[in-house]
Amino acid sequence: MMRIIMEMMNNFHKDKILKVQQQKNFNLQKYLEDNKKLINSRLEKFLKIRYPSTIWESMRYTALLDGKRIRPVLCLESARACGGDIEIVLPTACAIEMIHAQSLIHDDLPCMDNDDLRRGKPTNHMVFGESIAVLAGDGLLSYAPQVVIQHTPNNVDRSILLQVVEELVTVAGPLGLVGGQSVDIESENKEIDLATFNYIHTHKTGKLFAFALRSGALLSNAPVEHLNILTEYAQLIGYAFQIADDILDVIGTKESLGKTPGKDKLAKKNTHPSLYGMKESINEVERLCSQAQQALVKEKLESPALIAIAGSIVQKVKK
Ligand code: GRG
Repeated sequence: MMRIIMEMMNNFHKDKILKVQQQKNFNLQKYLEDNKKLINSRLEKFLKIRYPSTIWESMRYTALLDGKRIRPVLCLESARACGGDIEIVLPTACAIEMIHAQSLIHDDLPCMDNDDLRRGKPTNHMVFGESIAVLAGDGLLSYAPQVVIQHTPNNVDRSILLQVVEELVTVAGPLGLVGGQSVDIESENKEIDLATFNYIHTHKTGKLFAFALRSGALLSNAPVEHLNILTEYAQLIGYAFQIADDILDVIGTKESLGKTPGKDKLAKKNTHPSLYGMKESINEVERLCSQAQQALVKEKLESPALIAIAGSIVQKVKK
C-alpha cells in the first residue's frame, strides 16, 4: 500500500521539477574553504585542551576532523543574507558543529551504527575507547549551549539569545536529533509508514539545518518574513541532504565518503532509494533544491551562496 502511495506521489512530483539554478560567477568552492577556515579557527579556540585533557582531546578529535562544516556555514550565510554581523553568530555556528559532531560520535558507536571510519579517519571510539567516546559526545552536547551563552557578544538582546539557546537544546534533544535517531533505530527491519519515514528524515537532519539558518537570522534581527523563508529553505535542503546521503550510501565509495558505504542496506534501513527507487530519489533531491531556491528568489533574499549550496546538493547525486 505504502509503495502505491509513494509511486503516485513520485508521478506527481515528476511534473513539478523546476530547473535548479546554477550560479555562474560565484566560486562556491573558495567560499566554502574560506568559511571553513574561519569556523575551524574558532572551534580550535573553543575546544582548547584543558584539564582533564583526554576528554577535550576526544571532543576536539571528531569536531575538528575534516568535515564539510555545512551547518555552521549555513548559519553564517543566513546572517549575511539578513545583513547581520558574523562575529555575533560565530559562537552559535561553532555550537551547531559541536552538536553535529556529538551525533556522529554516538551514531558510530558499536551499540548504534557500529562504524570504524568517519570523515576519512578512525571513529572516536576506535581511537579513545567506547567510554571516552560516550563522554566526548555528552561533553560536546552540554558544552555547545555554554559556548553560545558565554561567547555571544553582550550587545545581543537577551531575549533573542534565550530563544536561540532554547531552539538549540530542543533540536539536539528528544524533539529533534535524539527523537529522529530513536525512531530510526526502532524502524530497522520493519515496514514503516510514510509519516514515520518523514519523521526520521526531518528530525535526524532537517531540524539542525533549520536551526542553522534560523539562528543566523534571529541573531541578525531579521524580519519574520526572512526568518520564515530561511526556515522553509532549510527544511527543503535538509530533506534533500538526507536523501542525497542515502543515495551516496549506495553509489559512493569509502574514499569519496570518508565513511563505510552500504551500511543502510546491511542494517535493512528504510531509505529514500530503497522505498522510492534510485531515479525517483535523485528527482526528489532536484525538486526539493529547486523549490528551496525559488523560495529565496520569491522573498528577494539575495544570497548567491545559498542558491549555490542548494545546487551543489543536486550535483553531488547527479555526477
Ligand atoms: C543523537 C546519537 C544521535 C544521533 C542523531 C544526526 C544523527 C542522529 C546521526 C548521525 C549520522 C547520520 C547519518 C545523520 C544524518 C545526517 C547526515 C547526512 C550526516 C552527515 O553529515 P555531513 O555530510 O558530514 O554534513 P560531515 O562529515 O561533512 O560533517
